[in-house]
Amino acid sequence: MQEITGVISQTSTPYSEFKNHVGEVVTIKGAIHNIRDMSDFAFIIVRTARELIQCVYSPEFSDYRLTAEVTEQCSAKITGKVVKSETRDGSERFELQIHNIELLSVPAAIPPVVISKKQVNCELSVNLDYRPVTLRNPKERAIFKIQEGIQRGFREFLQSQGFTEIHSPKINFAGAEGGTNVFKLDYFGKTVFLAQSPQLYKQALVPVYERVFEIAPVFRAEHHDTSRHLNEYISMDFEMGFIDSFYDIMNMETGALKYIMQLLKTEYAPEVELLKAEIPEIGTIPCVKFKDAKELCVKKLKNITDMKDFEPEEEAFLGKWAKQQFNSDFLFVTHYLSKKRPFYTMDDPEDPEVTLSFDLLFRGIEITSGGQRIHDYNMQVEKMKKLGMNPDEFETYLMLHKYGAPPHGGLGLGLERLTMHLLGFKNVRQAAMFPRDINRVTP
Ligand code: AMO
Repeated sequence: MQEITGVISQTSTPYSEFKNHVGEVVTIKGAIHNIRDMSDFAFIIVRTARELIQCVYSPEFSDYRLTAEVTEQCSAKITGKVVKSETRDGSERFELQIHNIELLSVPAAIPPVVISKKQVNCELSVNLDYRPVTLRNPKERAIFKIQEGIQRGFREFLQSQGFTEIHSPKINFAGAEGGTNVFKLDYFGKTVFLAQSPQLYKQALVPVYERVFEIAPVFRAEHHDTSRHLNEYISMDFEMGFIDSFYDIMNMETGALKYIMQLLKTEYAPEVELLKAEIPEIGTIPCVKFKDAKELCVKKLKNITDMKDFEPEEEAFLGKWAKQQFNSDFLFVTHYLSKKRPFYTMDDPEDPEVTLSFDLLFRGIEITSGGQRIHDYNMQVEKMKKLGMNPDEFETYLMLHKYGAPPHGGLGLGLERLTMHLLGFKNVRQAAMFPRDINRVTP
């Protein structure tokens, strides 16, 4: 009888350990990424989880003979001797002199897009059509390794600050963010909604855990095809109780971003290098009030018609302004107009026309919204009525306020938007593994 021990035997030597095995025979497992056949010998590049390993075939190395069956995208187990290789820049590199190749699987067809070059050279739409294949390209997969690093940094930092990770339901009784961009769903004859954000639930959990966070997909029925909107994106949210002001939220976000950037520089250095990512240095982040930022935009830009919010061009301008004035890639804009913020936002008691809220711009694009929430029951009911909402429909949400909640606030940070501008992409789809937009639900 076979007994399961819980231990997985290590049968593939990672490239990072090659330096300890020079002159020894080791085994690696991976995909044949690229073959350069030079008649009497061949370079075979093997793709492992995070590395490319150069293997060299020559009849001199062993009795093994390379056959036509060995093609790109075969999965293989390769045995060979580790040797130090020559590099032009004098850096230390290793390769494997092949003794044997055992094929573990053979592809049924040649990939429709060339993925073994430095980068995938095709239209973005084609790249996205063949995502399960194009993601195998080292540059493509590095994007999402970096994205893993961002999420990991967010999680690790918040855990160190006493936050509890939660998962709120995605099938909801109401849209949390208002507007028309909510997906309706037929739920056994009832109309329900896909979560636009975890807002209603993260607030409900403040009196329970005081500090909570969530990293999860949210859904927005965006009716337009833009370079910055997805219909499903990953929202990194947190909510914290007993705040003195919404500046506490901004400080927590700044701390999280500093931690994330440091983590990327250290633990994700190979991907940062591969993608030539410009990791921002974060000292302090400047803050400007919406009213003052708007005045700046009106002075410098033409044809501004919407005085209640920013157009993408205005955000881009403010991004450049923050860089020139403060040498900062980030800019907090605070005190947005009450009319433009959702029903849960606290108005400024000193000026009820504006809210105790903020957005964070990163290199000229909004990546975060946040602020202080209403915690008083009567105040929340009043605001809902003022906005034409029916408080009865939000009875379960209002339990938070009715049965006592501390002053609290939080934020939502769009993972793909942050990744997009970290990596200098023009289109948010490049930073979405399997993007969903108005025209795309596959692959
Ligand atoms: P908001 O609706 O501003 O706020 O969203 C927060 C952040 O989410 C990202 N984002 C998007 N990313 C890609 N595609 C979209 N369609 C899209 N829509 C939004 C942006 C944005 O800054 N509940 C509040 C947050 C809070 O106050 O806690 C909320 O969801 O980066």
